[in-house]
Amino acid sequence: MRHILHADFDAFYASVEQLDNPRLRGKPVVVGGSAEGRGVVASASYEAREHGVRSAMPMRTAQRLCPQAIRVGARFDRYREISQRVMSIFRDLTPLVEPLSLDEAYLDVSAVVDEGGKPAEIAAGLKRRVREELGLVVSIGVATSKSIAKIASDMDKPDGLTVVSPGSERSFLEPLPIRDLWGVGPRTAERLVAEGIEKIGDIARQDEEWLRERFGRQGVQMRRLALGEDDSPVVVLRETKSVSAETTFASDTGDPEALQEVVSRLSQRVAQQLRRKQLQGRTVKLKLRLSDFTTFTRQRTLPIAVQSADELSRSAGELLRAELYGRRRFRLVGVGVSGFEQSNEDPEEPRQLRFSGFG
Ligand code: TTP
Ligand code: MG
Ligand code: MG
Repeated sequence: MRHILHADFDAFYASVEQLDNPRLRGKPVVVGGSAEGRGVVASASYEAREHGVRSAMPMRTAQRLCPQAIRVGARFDRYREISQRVMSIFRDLTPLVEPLSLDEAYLDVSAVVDEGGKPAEIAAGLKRRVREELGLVVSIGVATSKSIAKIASDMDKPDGLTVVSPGSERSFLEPLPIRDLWGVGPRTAERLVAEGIEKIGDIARQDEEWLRERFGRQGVQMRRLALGEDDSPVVVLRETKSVSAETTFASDTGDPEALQEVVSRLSQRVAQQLRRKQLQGRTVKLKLRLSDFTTFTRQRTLPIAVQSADELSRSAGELLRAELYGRRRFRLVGVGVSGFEQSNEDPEEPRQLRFSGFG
């Protein structure tokens, strides 16, 4: 049997703002764009929610419902930083962590339970650690599957801890509104209600064929979930080990300028990917294939990680020039980077030499 946690920060953006600015604590806070600029509420503190303020609501409406609410603009870099820290706290417990967004993740803690841990205690310990180390509160749902853990984490917010013990999945789901079920959006919900189906338990009781006729495969899937059957795994995204790009020529070439030109172009593509993934690497690799299909790579590790296309192109170009001798002609050229360090969030910020995270 599996033991899955779903952890989600309470009022994430708003709580971070209250953490960083003590004057906002205990007050209704909304994070988002201004009412004048037709902004919407990204996150509302629980104090603001008492007045009916919700995420995705126009800021204008929020101000009408709660005129004393304090509006703050979003600071994504800060939220991302907190997110990285909470994920690393999760990974101290288990490597099986699947982030869903900045503020939430699934954790498969089955192995921790096998070693004698109790799911509820594991979750309580995690909440404590997050509170002590980050000063923020996560709500956690504990269940034998992802879909139920996710519903459970939302049950008792803020500061929630809801355990759905093994065997009680179906009775837990039974009274909940269909909208709580995974994959039931507003349109499906409307159609279900038209058929007199309002509770998850109503779906569980339906005949499979009846659901298939009306909702196709989605109907069958809904019924399985409503019965508490969900074996979808916690998926750990593989860490990027290297980023590269290569190209094969229409006709082989030995022309140094043409080759350098291609190396520059490939470097730009790689640099773009590095930026997107917020990576910078210290090992630059050049891949070459000769007309006779002999393929080899040359690489060098630099004292400082590269990220820009220029730096990359220069290093790869040096590797290339060392290979341009005799009458060699090339079919393929590739440029790659590995040996990553975490890059600065802000590409405009001047980079500093980092002494941590080598290798
Ligand atoms: P949520 O976890 O959905 O919301 P929350 O953390 O603010 O509140 P709670 O979990 O206690 O109900 O989303 C996490 C963050 O994502 C949220 O703080 C801001 C952002 N977000 C938006 O920008 N727009 C939205 O419509 C939603 C729902 C969230
Ligand atoms: Mg949240
Ligand atoms: Mg969330």
